[in-house]
Amino acid sequence: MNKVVFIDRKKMQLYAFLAVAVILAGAYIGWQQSKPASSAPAPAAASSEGTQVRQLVTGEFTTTLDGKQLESYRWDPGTVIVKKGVPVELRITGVNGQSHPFVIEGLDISGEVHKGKTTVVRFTPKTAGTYAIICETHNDPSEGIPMVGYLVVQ
Ligand SMILES: [Cu+2]
Repeated sequence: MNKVVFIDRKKMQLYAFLAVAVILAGAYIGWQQSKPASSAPAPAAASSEGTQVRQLVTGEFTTTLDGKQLESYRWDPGTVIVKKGVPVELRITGVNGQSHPFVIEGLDISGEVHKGKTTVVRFTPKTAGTYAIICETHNDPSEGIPMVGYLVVQ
């Protein structure tokens, strides 16, 4: 004897709708996952006409220790890596601190970063090495923690 299960028309429609919804959701998720992880290059590594563009900001760490204020200005990211022989464009935006006059030791580069403005420095490094980006205002160890970053040329 066959078992007969009666399903009314409204329930059939509901099941059909749910089945379609599940299939569409699955197809959408599959499509999302099949997309490349990064369709556009990350801004920090963007290059225009072969130029190595690197974005930095000036930041600040502050804390208190035993009632004393500790603070340190920073270049962020603290280390920037570029290839030698390829033009470099550093775009340094001032966020914390009014002004940061700086030098890049060993590369004969200097400039100044002002709060709310972006300073652009262009050069082509010829020699591999690690070069210190030093803020001349926040550089005295007796007054605080030196504001230094590193440009690594490979
Ligand atoms: Cu500074």
